[in-house]
Amino acid sequence: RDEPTGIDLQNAPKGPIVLGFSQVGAEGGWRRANTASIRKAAERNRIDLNFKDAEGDPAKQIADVHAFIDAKVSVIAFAPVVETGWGEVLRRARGAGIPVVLTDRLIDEKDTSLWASSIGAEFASEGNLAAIYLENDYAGTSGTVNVVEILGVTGATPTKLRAQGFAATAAKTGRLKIIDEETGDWTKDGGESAMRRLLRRNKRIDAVFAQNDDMGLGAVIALEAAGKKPGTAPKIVTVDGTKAALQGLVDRKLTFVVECSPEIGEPLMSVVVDLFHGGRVPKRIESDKAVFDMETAGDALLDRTY
Ligand code: GYE
Repeated sequence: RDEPTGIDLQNAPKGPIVLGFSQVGAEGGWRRANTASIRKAAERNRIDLNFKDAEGDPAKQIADVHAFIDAKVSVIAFAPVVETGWGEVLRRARGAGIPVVLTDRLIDEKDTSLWASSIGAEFASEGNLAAIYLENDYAGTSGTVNVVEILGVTGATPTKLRAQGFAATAAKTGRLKIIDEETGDWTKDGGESAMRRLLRRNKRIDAVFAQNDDMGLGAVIALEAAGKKPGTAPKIVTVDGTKAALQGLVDRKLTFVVECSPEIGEPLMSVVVDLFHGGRVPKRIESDKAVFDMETAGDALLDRTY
């Protein structure tokens, strides 16, 4: 009989399954929710979680993955701080027979056989959506819309792809013009100081595209301190969909929020279990998305847990 899952039940290894998971850090609301989802799902699936926090440091993260190999964990998963630098350690994991799963973000390696599966969001389309909603908001008016962008950490997949998606959509009609950008390092404080610098350099800012909620909420503080009315002038669009951002929409301080779900714990554990038993897993698992505005945020807020 065909064995569609590829699992060899006779020779399946005995548990417990040990998952070495390396997290980016604890930079904001999305990340904390992502960690909570992974911890909860590991517990529910009776998987021993060896959790390490890279604290935003790419070198520490690679050292942590080496430590997982030394500890002979069953499966390694990680959310890369940046895309580069992964070849050597992942070849070592492959040599040791330990399957690898990428979560949330991607890596810059040509040899895609270095990882068994990746689970996360389509970041470019989040950028597309941010631009589409913003542009639609100006329907029936004319003239260019001056947009400033607050970027995440340089070298991270969502920083690159959200920017690319936004720019590609904006270029189609030429209505939205990205006049300046600053990095806000994914944090609220970083977003606030980025916005202050952008305000100093730019006379007319019609809209802000903040690549995550925390930076957008930081920008609100800087804009209010400068006597502006964030949410209206300028409009602000962010990505993630945390409780704090949905509340920001209800309070009319943000204009649109593109959702990027941090809840990837369950799909991750199901891939880990299948890999442990030698089963086949999908190369790519994509998470859900939606867009909220000032009117729709209230309902979503009711059952948002993060
Ligand atoms: O948008 C941001 C976090 O990689 C999707 O990382 C994630 C991003 C998320 O710091 O809030």
